[in-house]
Amino acid sequence: MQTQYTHIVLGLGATGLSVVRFLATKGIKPLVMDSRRHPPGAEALAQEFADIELLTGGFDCRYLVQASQIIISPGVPIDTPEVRAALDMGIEVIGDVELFARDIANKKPCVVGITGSNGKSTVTTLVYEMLLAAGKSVAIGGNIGTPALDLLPQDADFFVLELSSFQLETTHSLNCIAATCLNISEDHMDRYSDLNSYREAKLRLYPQSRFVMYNRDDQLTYPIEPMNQNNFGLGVPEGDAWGLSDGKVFHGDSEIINLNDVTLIGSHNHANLLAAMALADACGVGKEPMINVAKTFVGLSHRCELVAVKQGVSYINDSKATNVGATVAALEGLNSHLGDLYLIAGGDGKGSDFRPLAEPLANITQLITLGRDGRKIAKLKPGTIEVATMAEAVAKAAELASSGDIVLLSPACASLDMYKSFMARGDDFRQCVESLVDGE
Ligand code: UMA
Ligand code: ADP
Repeated sequence: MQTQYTHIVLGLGATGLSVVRFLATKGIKPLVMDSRRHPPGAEALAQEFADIELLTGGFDCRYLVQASQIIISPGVPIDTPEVRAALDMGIEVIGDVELFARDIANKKPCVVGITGSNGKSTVTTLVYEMLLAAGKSVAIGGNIGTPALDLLPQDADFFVLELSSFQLETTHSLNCIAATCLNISEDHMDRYSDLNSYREAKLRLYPQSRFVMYNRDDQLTYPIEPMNQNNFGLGVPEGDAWGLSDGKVFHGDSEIINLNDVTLIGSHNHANLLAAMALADACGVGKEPMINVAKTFVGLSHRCELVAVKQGVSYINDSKATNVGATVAALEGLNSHLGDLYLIAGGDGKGSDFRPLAEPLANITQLITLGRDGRKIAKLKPGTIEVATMAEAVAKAAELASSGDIVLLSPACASLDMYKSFMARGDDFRQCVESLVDGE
């Protein structure tokens, strides 16, 4: 006879494992299923929980329709037919972040939620650093790496969570102290029917927060219903909003810091800093800790990171630019640079429309493309060089560039057609640059 399971965990990556661990603390033994034959968490599951059953290679409807709760990983689309069938029968389908939210529901709001198409990890880390600098006990996780449920044992005063649209689709009761949607541009169009449904998923965060910070330079981030809100943006702030004036950060009419003292570069990063300060302020962080972080935070690896200067040419790794908006921001951010710009782009385009790249591409010297969708980007600029590997791309760029120029890897695409992750792609770029022989 088939065993009945009340709880089913769909997906056995980092999230699925964290859910199994959490359920174990509640004395619940779930069934785990993954559509992959060899899910990455299989070995860890067997080691940590030898008695948990795992079904791979598909989702078995017979179990799904008998469950009382299905906990779905962000990598599994909610529209998967087997999941739809369970939903149609009224079975609850939630994500790991919702489980996390329910577990901390009786605590005072202490979650800071950060979503958006780009800048999430940078802002999440900035807010984390600012809370730490203010002497708070703080945990950081969500889409940035550590699943939310794995943070619970830290019993922190504050949880700073980066939230993806996938996670927000299945989260309903987060009760954040403050939250933001930094910006909206096309991403994950292989999972959404159009930009609006992607935006709707992101904006699901707002009603789950006591205080909302939106980006006044990006209409798509504006709350649909008025709520307890404030805003940030690159221009002069109105009222008690956050903004820039005369090269200085202002909160209302109070000056916070001169941009000359800020370590992060690029206007997109200045927007990130404003958002982080606004969120930290909503958590009660004072001016001093914010300023200290703004002066010292150099940015995260693989995000417009200078990896080497060779023969006077600067090599910048922006492998985390996995969508068009991020590459546009990088090109605009480096626009004021005086030398020539050589861009390496391409990879898995996730169904994106690359046309917004056409204008910034017109201003660069040479485009070099690679990867599955490289050709689609190549078509936007005459004279593009198409190559098969990162080594060829870097060698070609090095051959053409001269002192004072920039070679930028900013792919506008995910990496999974060629690499395990965007980190592996960035590391490959760095190694190719490092192995350029002098004179190349
Ligand atoms: N998958 C299957 N079948 C399954 C389950 C997953 O084919 O049954 C595939 C998915 O299509 C996906 C991959 O496996 O490509 C990983 O999915 P997962 O849900 O098992 O992923 P986790 O290991 O749990 O990692 C997830 C986030 N991954 C995704 O949303 C795809 C991680 O974000 C996140 O750090 C982690 O939870 C902890 O919260 C990564 C990511 O790429 C960095 N996020 C996207 C982004 O930033 O653009 C949204
Ligand atoms: P996310 O976590 O949303 O992917 P990251 O902070 O990791 O964001 O940055 C991802 C990419 O987006 C990098 O290429 C970075 O240069 C670019 N980026 C960072 N902040 C912004 C922003 N505010 N607007 C547009 N692009 C940005």
